[in-house]
Amino acid sequence: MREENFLVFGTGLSGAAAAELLLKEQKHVVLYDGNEKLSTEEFRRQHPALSQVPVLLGQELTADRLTEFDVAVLSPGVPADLPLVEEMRRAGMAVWGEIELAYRYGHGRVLAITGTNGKTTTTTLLGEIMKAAFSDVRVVGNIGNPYTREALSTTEESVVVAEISSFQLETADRFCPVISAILNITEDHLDRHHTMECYIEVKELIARRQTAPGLCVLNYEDQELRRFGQALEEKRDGPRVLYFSSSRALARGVYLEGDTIYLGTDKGTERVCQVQELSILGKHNYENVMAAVAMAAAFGVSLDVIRQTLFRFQGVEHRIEYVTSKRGVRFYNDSKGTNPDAAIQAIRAMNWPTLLIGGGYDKQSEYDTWIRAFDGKVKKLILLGQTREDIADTAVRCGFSEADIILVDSLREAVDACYTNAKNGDAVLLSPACASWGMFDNYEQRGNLFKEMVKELKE
Ligand code: UMA
Repeated sequence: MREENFLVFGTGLSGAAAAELLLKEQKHVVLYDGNEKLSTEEFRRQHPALSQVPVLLGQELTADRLTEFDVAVLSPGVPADLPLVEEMRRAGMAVWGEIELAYRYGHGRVLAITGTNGKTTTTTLLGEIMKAAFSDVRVVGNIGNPYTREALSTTEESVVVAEISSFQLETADRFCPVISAILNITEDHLDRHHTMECYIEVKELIARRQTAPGLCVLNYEDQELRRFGQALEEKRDGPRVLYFSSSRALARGVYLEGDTIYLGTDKGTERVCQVQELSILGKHNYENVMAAVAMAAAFGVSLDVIRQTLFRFQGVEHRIEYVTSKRGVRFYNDSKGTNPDAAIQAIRAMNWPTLLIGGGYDKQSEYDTWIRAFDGKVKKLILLGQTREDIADTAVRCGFSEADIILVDSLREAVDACYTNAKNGDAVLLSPACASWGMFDNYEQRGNLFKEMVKELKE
């Protein structure tokens, strides 16, 4: 099939990086974005390398133009079942995701991590371990550095550590990591994937192309993943499977027993570290550490190198991140808590009476389990965004006092309401259980604004 004329769908981070890759490869590129309010001038100002690339917005892309293109490259935010994408397929276009494009043009060995929560922490940690062991390591993907930005400069010696979201897996076809990991699967993004079954199927695509000696690392304590592991083991030519567990000893795999993390291999069991030696807190983080250890050890990195990196690792920004203390009130930024499960982990990590800021973009999540995980710790619930009424109703239904719910219209109001109501010894936690979209560009912007507002509060 001809692969000369490309339509890059989306002008965000991934779209811009994909278009630059294609230009360097001397392909014909047109950019398209469904948002007709975007400013083409502003886009060109931000991406001078793309100044000659035509940009079509909204209705400017008409159906009869689709036959001009061989391939559509979808940004992760573009659903693969969008009617326009269906039309592209009918017009004979191949549909690739941005990850697929990068993989086809890139080199080196890829280690890829997916899962509902913990992806960014695990990817960052694994990236650090790999950098301690190899000279050319790229950390790419959903973490914020598009894979297409790095792909062309990779060589056979490169090690690519990729955070891969379910959005990106929908359109990954040849993509085949040497080692993959699925950390956990809990409810998220049902607005995009429609049902939990579809969401699980999409996550499992990370291992679809893998064969032995390739390896898939899975969480033994996640029933879906254990079932998936068995299916992989039964598959002819399927990848090898290695588990990690926070609840039981494994003859082969990485596990937590008491306060100690162990690595079990065919050669015997070795102690990796005590959790007290780590800077990151909470069982979910120990699981992230175990997944990274399993992947690195399977890739051949020595336990000494792994340990040195584990002891240095300080966690990632926007994930249960301590900001500062004012008047004896501790402030934590967990803007990356973009779904109920992630937010549960954050509230569990709080050891103080907490004023919790939640709410945001509606991904049609259910909030009951999150509210029940408050466990008497939340003294005020401050809600904003599209989901604020829905969360408030659920909280009251779950027995949370209506008098302790404050609805606000902005993050500024939320921070002020917390500070007014907080006492010495309390914690204020931004952990919205919702995406930031609609009020902010992304969770980083939401987290950074929160930190700035907190730092400006008068003592
Ligand atoms: N757009 C359309 N039509 C659509 C959807 C989007 O035209 O139906 C256009 C928008 O108008 C916008 C552009 O596409 O101009 C944005 O594309 P995008 O949403 O794919 O965003 P990018 O800037 O390319 O960022 C993407 C990831 N975003 C999403 O998956 C929503 C980033 O993940 C990722 O860091 C980046 O690629 C680099 O690989 C962010 C994210 O929120 C962090 N991910 C979700 C999550 O972690 O929960 C999956």
